[in-house]
Amino acid sequence: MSDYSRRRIITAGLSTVAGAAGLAVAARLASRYGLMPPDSGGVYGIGESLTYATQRLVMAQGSAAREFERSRISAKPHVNYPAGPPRDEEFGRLRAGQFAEWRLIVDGLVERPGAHSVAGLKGMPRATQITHQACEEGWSYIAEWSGVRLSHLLQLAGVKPQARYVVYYSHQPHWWDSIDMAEALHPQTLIAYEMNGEDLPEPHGAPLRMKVPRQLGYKNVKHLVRLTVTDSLKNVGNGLGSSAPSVGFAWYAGI
Ligand SMILES: Nc1nc2c(c(=O)[nH]1)N[C@H]1C(S)=C(S)[C@@H](COP(=O)(O)O)O[C@H]1N2
Ligand SMILES: [Mo]
Repeated sequence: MSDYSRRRIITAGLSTVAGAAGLAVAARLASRYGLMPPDSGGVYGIGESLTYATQRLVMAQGSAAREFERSRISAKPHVNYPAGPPRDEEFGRLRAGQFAEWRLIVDGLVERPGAHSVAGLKGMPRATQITHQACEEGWSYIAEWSGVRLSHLLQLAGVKPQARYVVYYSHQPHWWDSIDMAEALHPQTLIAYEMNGEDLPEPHGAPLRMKVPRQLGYKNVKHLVRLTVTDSLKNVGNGLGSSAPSVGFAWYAGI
């Protein structure tokens, strides 16, 4: 069966079943095809999990976050930085050196693990987008982001076939998250080093941050230090794929 017709059948199955019994059937179907999000057993119900399954089946191919004209860039981008800037000595030293010593580690299920400097990333093919960033708290803004596509870095590293997720970590220990390969390989998913034409300002995540414009703000982790490719999230951190579910937010934050 072609990938497309298989997709159509599963999608039809997921959207036509109704009622509680139907939901259970749909959940079983979704799980069988690897479409249950890693936090599905936790704080969120079956409905939330099926949103992810349905999105992945229906949208996996074509969907993109809307891109805007330069004139729509917000004059005052919001900052959401509950813990404030990193205050540790190492960050102080890196900042004092204009982040020349900053490294982004790429490891896990890749043929060629490595570490990239900001200058190294800036030397790679550059992608720019003007997109909307929305926080779960209700505010949002439009900004221009430039960086290197995550798909480019993954291609350089050589992702192994069993890879299913990319986990990413901030220099701030409580901030880490993950996305599935569909999101990781999406052309709008960037490792951003510039915002509105300037080096990423510190409150927005200098010198590098994840930019996933198809998901909510909290997935856009600041001060990025490491990307780990994995086939399972069970043994990573809290096992839920993100620090967000621990404080009540869903792993999948598609918008
Ligand atoms: N390391 C780190 N990443 C983070 C945060 C943070 O405080 N620290 N805040 C998150 C939240 S909740 C949102 S909405 C966005 C906000 O990004 P902004 O301040 O650039 O608008 O970054 C996300 N990434
Ligand atoms: Mo947020």
